[in-house]
Amino acid sequence: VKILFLVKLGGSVITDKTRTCAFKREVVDRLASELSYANMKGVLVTGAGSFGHILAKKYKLNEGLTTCNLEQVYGLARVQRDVRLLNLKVCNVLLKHNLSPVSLPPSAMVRCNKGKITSLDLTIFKDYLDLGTIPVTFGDVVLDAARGFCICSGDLMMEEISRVFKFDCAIFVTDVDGVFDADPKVCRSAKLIEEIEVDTKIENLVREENLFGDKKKARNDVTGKMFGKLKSALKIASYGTDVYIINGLVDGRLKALLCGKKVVCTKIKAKVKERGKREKEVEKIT
Ligand code: IP8
Repeated sequence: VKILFLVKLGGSVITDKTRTCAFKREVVDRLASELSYANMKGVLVTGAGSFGHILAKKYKLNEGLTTCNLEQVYGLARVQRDVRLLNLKVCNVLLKHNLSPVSLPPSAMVRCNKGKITSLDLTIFKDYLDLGTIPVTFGDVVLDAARGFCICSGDLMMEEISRVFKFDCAIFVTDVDGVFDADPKVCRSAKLIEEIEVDTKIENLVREENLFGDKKKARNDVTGKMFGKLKSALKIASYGTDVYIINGLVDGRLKALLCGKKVVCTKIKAKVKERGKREKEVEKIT
C-alpha cells in the first residue's frame, strides 16, 4: 500500500519573508521535483510567508473585525487574493513536474469560531485524493462566527486534516534542520533534538540555562516561530501520525524522507495507542 503523506511547505521556504509577495521559484521548483521523484501521494499545505503575513499585520487581521472595519475588509480581500495567488504559483510549478495539484482555498471551505475550525468538509479532500490528484490547501483568512473573520494558518489546516484522516506521515518543510534546545542563531552550542515523545512538555526541551527565570519568554525566544509549529506537530502526533520537521533548503532532504531514508530532522513520535488503531488507507469519513 502506498504511503500517504501530509506535507506543509512553510512560508519561509517558498517565499522571501523580507519582501512582500516574493516567490522563491527555484526552491519551489526543486521541492516539486523531489515530490515528483518520490511520486508523492497525499495532501499538500502551503504557508503564506510574505504573501500573507506582512499585509495581515498591517490590517490587524489577527484581531478579527475591529472598529476601523472598512479598511480591514479591504485588507482581508487583498490577503485572500495574495495567498491564493501564491498557492496557484506553487500549483503551476507542480503541474510542470507532472503532478496533479487541485487548489482548495480555506476561505471557501472553512468556518471558524474564535479562531477554531467549526466546519470543513473533509470528504472533498478524500474524494480528490481518490481521483489521484494532490489536494493543495493553504493558510488563509476565513469566516469566524465570533470575530467576523480570522486567520486560519496552514498549521491549523494540518491539525484539522490529520484529526480526521489517518496519514502515515506528516512533514513540516521549514528553513531550519528541526527543533533545537536553544536558538541556533544565538547559541553556538545549540543542539538539534532528533526525537521528541508525543507527551513532551515544550518547556522541558529548552535548556535550563536558557530559561532566565521566565519560562514563557525563554521558550518563545528559544523556539521562536518553531514554538507554534511544535505545538501543532505534537497535536498531530497525538492523533497517531509520526511528524517530521525538516529543512527544505537543503537539496534532497525532502526526497530522501519521502523515499523512507533517514535524514537530519526532528521526529515527533506518534502516540502508540493511536498508531496501533491506524489503518494504512485513508480512514472512512463518517
Ligand atoms: O503561513 C498564515 O498561514 P501560515 C495565513 O501557515 C495568513 O501561518 C493569511 C497570514
